[in-house]
Amino acid sequence: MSETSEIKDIINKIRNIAIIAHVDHGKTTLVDSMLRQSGIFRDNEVVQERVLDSNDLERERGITILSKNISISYEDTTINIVDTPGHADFGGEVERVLGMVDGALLVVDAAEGPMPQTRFVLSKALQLGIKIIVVINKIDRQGAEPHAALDKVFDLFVELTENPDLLDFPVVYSDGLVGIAKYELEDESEDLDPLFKTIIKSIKPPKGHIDKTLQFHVTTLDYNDYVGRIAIGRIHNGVIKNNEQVSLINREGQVLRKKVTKLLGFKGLKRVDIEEAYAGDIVGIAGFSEIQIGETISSLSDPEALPLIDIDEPTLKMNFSVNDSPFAGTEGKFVTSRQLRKRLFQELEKNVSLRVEETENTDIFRVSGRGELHLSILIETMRREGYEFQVSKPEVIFKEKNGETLEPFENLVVDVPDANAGGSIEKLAPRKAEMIDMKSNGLRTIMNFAIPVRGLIGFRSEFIRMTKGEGIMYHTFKEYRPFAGEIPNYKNGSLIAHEDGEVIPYALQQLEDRGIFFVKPKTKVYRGMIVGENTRQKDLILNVCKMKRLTNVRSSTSDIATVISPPRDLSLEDCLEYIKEDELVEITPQNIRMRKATLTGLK
Ligand SMILES: Nc1nc2c(ncn2[C@@H]2O[C@H](COP(=O)(O)OP(=O)(O)OP(=O)(O)O)[C@@H](O)[C@H]2O)c(=O)[nH]1
Ligand SMILES: [Mg+2]
Repeated sequence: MSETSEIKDIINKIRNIAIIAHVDHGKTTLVDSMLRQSGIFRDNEVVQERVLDSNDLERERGITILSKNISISYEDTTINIVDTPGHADFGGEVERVLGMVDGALLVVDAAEGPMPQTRFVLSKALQLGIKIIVVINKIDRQGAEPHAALDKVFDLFVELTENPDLLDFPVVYSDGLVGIAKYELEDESEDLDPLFKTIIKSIKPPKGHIDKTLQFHVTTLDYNDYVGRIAIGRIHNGVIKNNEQVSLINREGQVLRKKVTKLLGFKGLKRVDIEEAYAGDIVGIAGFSEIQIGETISSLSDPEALPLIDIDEPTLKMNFSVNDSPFAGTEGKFVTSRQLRKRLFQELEKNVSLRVEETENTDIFRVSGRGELHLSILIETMRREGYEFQVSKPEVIFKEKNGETLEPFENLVVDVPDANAGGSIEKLAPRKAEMIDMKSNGLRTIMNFAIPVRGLIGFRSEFIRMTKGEGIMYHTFKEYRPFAGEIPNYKNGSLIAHEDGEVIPYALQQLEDRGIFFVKPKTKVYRGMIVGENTRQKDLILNVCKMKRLTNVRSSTSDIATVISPPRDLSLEDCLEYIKEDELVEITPQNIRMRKATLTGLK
């Protein structure tokens, strides 16, 4: 066999697929089982669950934040798999990832059926003409209705495409947790073979020619200290070799001469150094410190660019600033403006839809992102690394077009017990939500709204409280629309500490009727720190460090007997939702506090 036909044979044995779905429908768990059954792990190897959700925050929150490339072998085929995040803030990433694959597994929870993000990712995949395999997952789950779920998926396809080839999709039923897949529900099965076989049969080997000029398309960025920025993407045509001189065609259309300093292939969960790679394969390339998403690496002699990929614009911005609270510098390892600046700009190496700008004040940086989760994950990551800083209330990014102010709108789906339907509508109306439709099955009501992002801020916690945790809500970016008008502020005022000190149980008990406290006895507070939420709309300064006046006869039990209601425990996201324009969240490795932005002149 000639060298070329040998390479063609290798290419014919490759399948590139993405796994896409609504959040939590079981993508990563399914990939886990695929990995296990492909024999990647040694028999006695102890492998943690959802091994792909590898960073601390992913594990803690049980969600995928970054898409990840792996590669497995099934019989003599190499299957390159990209696991994608399901949360709407990362929808842009999913869309980009779809550009490097030829097929996708659309995973749908058999009990929930298609959800908003299912529609979003499916519409993107269909627009790109990608072959879809529908995987009705979690068939073991209580309340699973695999056939009903499939019917709904079919309706969704019909709504989104007219292409008969795409409508004719193969279906596999699975229990990703145990690792079984079936063609029909009543089949017996012990493994994922039906899924692997369907992938090999229905997804075509990658297109592309090894004898054409090299074209590599950058889809994601990664970074490590040893090799710097790593561009991950697909070789659409040609051959690329390690240490080779190539050209980079950048966003501005300039053709720059560069050298590949490292070529990385994917093998199982690992990245391995390789010497050459061919059209159709997904690889990582280092040696390009300035390379951006959507740019093309091509040959030196005959450079040819692939179409640029658009990157989603940020919709929310907030200020990150040096901590200037009275506790500044006592809890963090990295606290200076220089350290904060360096860390934020370093984040841009791989966090594609993030923007960082300097401001007139060298202690303040403006950071813009795709949504609350996108920004809060950055904050949480930095906090864990030892950074100490403070952030302002997230604000919506407006756009000007033909003299008109536009603002981002989201699709909002609210799924509540019937009894809460009216309440939800009442709460959403002043937030400028426009109802699109409403359906009830006699138990639960599902409603769709278009709502300005501004209107959504702070809604989640209110919603969870109103529905006593029974309500489910999802939102995805819809479009920029004309400014919807002022949204009244219903927020209550804050309860603010009057002096520096430690919270005393007696004081909390005395002040209990003023509102809900966020602090507990012994919490260290400073003047201007937010310790609770007022029952009224104004701020109230009070003394939470006030001791009980001592009497001559001391009762040894009176202090112990002080009964106080438990404080409301706020997560980082809750704090970001809670604060108002004149308030800040103070972030340190040990604590998350809220405060008035200006501590002087409090009345
Ligand atoms: N009963 C049942 N539970 C499952 C199955 N597959 C996944 N799960 C559970 O569903 C939850 C979500 O699973 P993940 O694999 O993290 O879902 P994901 O789609 O990767 O989630 P994101 O990446 O955050 O969008 C986990 O608690 C899994 O244990 C299944 O087949 N049956
Ligand atoms: Mg996942």
